[in-house]
Amino acid sequence: MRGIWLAVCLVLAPAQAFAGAAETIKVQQPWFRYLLPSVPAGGYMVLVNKSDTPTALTKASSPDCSSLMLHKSMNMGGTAMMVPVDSVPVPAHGQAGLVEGGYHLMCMNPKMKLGQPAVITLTFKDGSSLILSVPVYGATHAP
Ligand SMILES: [Cu+2]
Repeated sequence: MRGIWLAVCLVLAPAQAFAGAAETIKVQQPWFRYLLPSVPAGGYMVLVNKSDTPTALTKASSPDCSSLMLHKSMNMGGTAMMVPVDSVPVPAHGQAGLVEGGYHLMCMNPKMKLGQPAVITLTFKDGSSLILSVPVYGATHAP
């Protein structure tokens, strides 16, 4: 039995050994605000880059969303708007806040449930990725 597990680990090792940005990014306080299946759910967190290398969040995905987009809220002549962005920069020894009113994740057609964490994958500029479990809050609760 032990021999079999060793073989499995060796097969999996190359994929898991790919470190890159995902290894030096710490995610603080991730959460989703979920309202209804028909309303996109906003995803929020702080990405802290502990390394000397600037990076960027370039993609997000989740089995709980038809798509998980990178968005930025902006004020255009007094009107609040959201635009899709290609990436969210995370400076070296700095951080990027995904917050209400700024960069955020937008989960289209959310299939989440209150109190049940959603699983998301964040991919960075170097192709490394991070899988996270994200708590789901409703209209009136936030972490
Ligand atoms: Cu949005």
